[in-house]
Amino acid sequence: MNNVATPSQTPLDAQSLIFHVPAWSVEAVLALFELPFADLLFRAQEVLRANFAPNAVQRSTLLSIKTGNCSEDCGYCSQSKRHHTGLENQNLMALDEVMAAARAAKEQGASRFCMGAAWRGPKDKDMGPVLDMVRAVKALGLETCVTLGMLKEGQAQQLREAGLDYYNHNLDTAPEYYEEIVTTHTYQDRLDTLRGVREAGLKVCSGGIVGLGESRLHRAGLIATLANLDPPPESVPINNLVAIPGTPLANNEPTDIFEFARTIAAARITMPRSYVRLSAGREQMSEAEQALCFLAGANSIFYGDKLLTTSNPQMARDEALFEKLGLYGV
Ligand code: SAM
Ligand code: DTB
Ligand code: SF4
Repeated sequence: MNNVATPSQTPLDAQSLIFHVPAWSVEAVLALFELPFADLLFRAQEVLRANFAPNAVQRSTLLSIKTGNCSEDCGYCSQSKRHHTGLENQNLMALDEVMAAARAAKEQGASRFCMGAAWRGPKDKDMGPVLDMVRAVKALGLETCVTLGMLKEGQAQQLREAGLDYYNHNLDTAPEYYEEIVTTHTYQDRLDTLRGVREAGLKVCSGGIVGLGESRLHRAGLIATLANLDPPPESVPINNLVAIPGTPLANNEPTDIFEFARTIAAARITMPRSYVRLSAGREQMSEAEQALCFLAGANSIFYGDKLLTTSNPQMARDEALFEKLGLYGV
């Protein structure tokens, strides 16, 4: 007997690295969207309860550390220099201001602090100050997340070494719809950054937006693409478009709340162990609509009265809602 492994003895993990079979077809995700609403929510609740404490909601606080004047043309975004939204631009914030915001977020109960910069990607000169912010926020005992745009070779590794936990980089919509929304970079650019982030050993936060004018098939395509990342993102933000005057999508129809909840449920079912975040757009939703999203399997929110450039529910309102629903923040 010798101990040389034959192909059939190759450990499963190694095999799946070589022959990665997509876990979810777009058709299978579409079939979830087409279930009767109660059947879909029931399945989402089953999956949530099998993997998480069902009433615990993870809370992340956002801070825009560099605002506006972005070279990119993302159609939904207030921060593109190509859109005239009246936004006040702001250069990279000073470390002490970031620390003050992070301390406040921690006192208010957030477990993660997410710093967002309106860049196509960070320049080499930007990395030093951002790495200092990551180190300092991490030292407060908070989980750290940054969203800085596309990363170049080596930048993800630098972030990892500074103590970063999560990198946020959304796929935003289906591959075939992306160029209707953004022309200054490609879907493949987004996937390449996500691969670099994974290879550096960071956790991935990646999701998308509902309400861009996409079809249900596109929504299924987004969810399938996210679920087929190997492994899927640990954190999946589902944003409801905040229609911002001066952007090309300012006059989009508001998203149907049931379709939005279906998107959350599809994310929950296809990515059972991921935190699914009910993200932008809560300010425009009633309490009952938000409750529907928690029933659909969302177990994370942005917590704090501001997102990046638009408003989010006041913390006191969230506390009151959690009280009414028997939810608790983690
Ligand atoms: N520049 C970086 C990037 O594009 O990855 C980071 C910041 S960008 C503002 C982060 C994400 O916020 C976008 O990918 C999008 O999903 C979300 N977002 C931006 N504007 C939004 C809006 N008006 N409504 C909903 N989500 C929005
Ligand atoms: C994510 O998925 N949503 C956040 C965060 N990741 C960076 C941003 C939402 C932005 C909403 C519009 C604004 O405030 O500018
Ligand atoms: Fe720039 Fe990000 Fe806004 Fe696109 S989404 S315009 S890359 S800040």
